[in-house]
Formats: sequence, structure tokens, C-alpha cells
Amino acid sequence: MPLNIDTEKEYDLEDLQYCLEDSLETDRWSEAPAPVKELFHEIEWNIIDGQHTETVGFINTALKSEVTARTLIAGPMATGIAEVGRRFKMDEYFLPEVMMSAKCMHEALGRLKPLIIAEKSEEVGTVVVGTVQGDLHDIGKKIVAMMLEAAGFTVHDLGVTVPPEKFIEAIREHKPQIVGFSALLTTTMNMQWETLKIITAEGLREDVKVFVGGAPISQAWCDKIGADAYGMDALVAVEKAKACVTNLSNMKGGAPELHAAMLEIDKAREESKAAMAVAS
Ligand code: B1M
Repeated sequence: MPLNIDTEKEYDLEDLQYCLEDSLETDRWSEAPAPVKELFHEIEWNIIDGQHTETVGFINTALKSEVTARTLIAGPMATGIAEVGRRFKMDEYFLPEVMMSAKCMHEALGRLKPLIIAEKSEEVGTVVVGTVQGDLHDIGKKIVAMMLEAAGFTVHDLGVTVPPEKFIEAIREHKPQIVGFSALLTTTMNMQWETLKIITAEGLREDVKVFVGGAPISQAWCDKIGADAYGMDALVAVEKAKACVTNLSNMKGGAPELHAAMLEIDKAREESKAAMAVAS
């Protein structure tokens, strides 16, 4: 039986500032069997310490314990890299450390990708994604691309620092229903807007639903630039993408009703999370 552990809870990550022993004391992942909880903390700490061989080793052990690839990505891998971001922000880490942790994430995702893709259900649509020009961050975008593939989409990932013209070319070539821009820097978020303006100027706006995501991106930004959907995380992005190719497929990109329907999805998700929190 696959072991699914709730990764939607909001955790206090303060223990990740100290040591593995402190992490073992937290109630994070406490619904998991003790050896699995320990493995999760090992994964977090090996990502923080930039130990890629060990990270993949613990991932392999967790897989043998029937933990799902999705749980590992949304759980200990997400918390580990979040602590790396905090350390970088506080000048406790510098670029070399962040690059080593990023390598852990890439190697772990490489191990997990075939398992996620194997879930692929019947073909539902086509998506073009890329990290916008000037931005090299791609861990989150790769996760989104993987989850979309598992949900039945054909995904054309254009890579990182993708100029607007490459998005235009890809839209003309692959005729996707959805085009997604990832941006992790406040200095590159504006390239989402620039790319969208060029898509509109090329007369392609109504042909595609435009998704935006990445750490500095918000619903307010999505609204401001006139994108159709904001993906807070990979799960939300997939849910909205599926809606775009099923019940909302007749709505054109840029239509106000489409935008409103996307907001309804967030609202429904928030309500179900609140109901689950009350129940537990
Ligand atoms: Co850099 N970096 N980085 N970095 N980096 C951040 C983003 C930063 C917040 C760190 C910090 O200060 N705390 C900061 C940005 C500050 C700002 O802009 N306000 C920063 C900086 C400053 C920089 C450099 C400028 C540093 C320098 O050179 N002095 C430089 C920029 C290089 C460039 O891009 N031109 C740089 C470089 C790097 C590395 C190369 C070392 C490495 C990236 C490696 C790689 O991706 N291949 C790196 C990393 C790893 C980070 C942090 C630590 C982690 C990012 C990450 O992978 N998160 C990051 C700190 C942070 O974000 N807190 C940081 C995990 C990932 C799963 O989350 O990407 O948010 P995320 O994706 C989520 C959602 O956002 C969403 O779904 C994903 C899964 O749930 N999502 C989408 C993402 N894209 C989506 C698209 C969608 C929908 C949803 O639809 C299309």
C-alpha cells in the first residue's frame, strides 16, 4: 500500500536552523511510522548540507518503504530547500552552498521523475512551459512540468532564461492550450508581463491560457498583468490546467470569465483545507 503522508499542513521549520537531532524532536511528519519520519528528516538535512549522493540514497530507502514520489517532493524535499532559501537570505549561505543543495534537488527529481511520469493517464492536452528570460531557476518549474505530464499533458519544457520569441515559436509549433511562465526573481517577474504583451501583439492571446508561477508571484501579480491563472504550487497548477482543457475549454485565453473560474478553484481549495483543519 502506498504510504501517503499529509504534506499540506503548515509546519514550523525553526528546528531546521539547528541540527538533525532537533528535527527528530519535532512533530513534523509525526503521522508517519517512526523510521519513515527519521528518513524524512535525513532527506531535509542532506539537502541542507548539499549531500546529493546521500539525498538520493535516503530517497531510495523511502521509496522502498512505500512512500510516494509526490510525498517526497511536496514533503521533505520542499522543506529542505526552503531552509536553504532562508539561510541564503540571512547571509548564512552563499551561492556555492545553494548550488550544492540545488544539485541534491535535481538528482532527487531525476530519480523520482520516472515514477511520477509512470502515473500518466490518458492524453488531455498540451502545455508549453519555461522559466522567463534572465532567470535560471528551474527546480519548481520541473516539478510543475512533471506533475502536468503525470496528469496526462504533453509538456514542452523550453528550459531556463527563455526569451519571448521562443515562447511565440513554441506556441505556433505545438499549439498548446496552456503556456506557463515561471519566475523566481523579483527582477525577472516583469519578463512574464513582457512575454504576455508580445503574445498579445502577435495575435495569439485568445489561443492560449496563460499560467504564471514562482516564489515572488501572487494572485495580485497575475491580475495585474492579465494572466489567466496563478499556480501557487504544482498541485494547484495541475488542477487549474485540467479545468482549462475540460469544463473551461470553450473559454478563450484572456476572458474575464476564465479568470473568475480560476479564482473559484482557489476558493474551493481553501475551503476544503479549512474544513480538513477543523476535522483534524
Ligand atoms: Co536563487 N534566489 N539566485 N538560486 N534561489 C532565490 C529565488 C531567492 C529568493 C533566495 C533568497 O534570497 N532567499 C533570491 C531571489 C530574491 C528576489 O528576487 N527577491 C535568489 C537570488 C537572489 C539568486 C541570485 C541572483 C543570486 C546571485 O547570483 N547573487 C542568482 C540568480 C541567477 C539567475 O537566475 N539569473 C540565483 C541563483 C540560484 C542557483 C543557480 C544557485 C539556484 C537555482 C538552481 C536551479 O533552479 N537550477 C538557486 C536556488 C536553488 C534558490 C532557492 C534557494 C530555491 C529555489 C527553489 O528551487 N525552490 C531560492 C529561495 C526560495 O525560493 N525561497 C532562491 C524550490 C521550488 C520547489 O520552489 O521554485 O518556488 P519554487 O516552485 C514552486 C512554486 O513556486 C510553483 O510550483 C513549484 C512547486 O510547488 N511554481 C509554479 C514555480 N513555477 C511555476 C510555474 C507555474 C505554476 C507554478 O506555472 C507556469
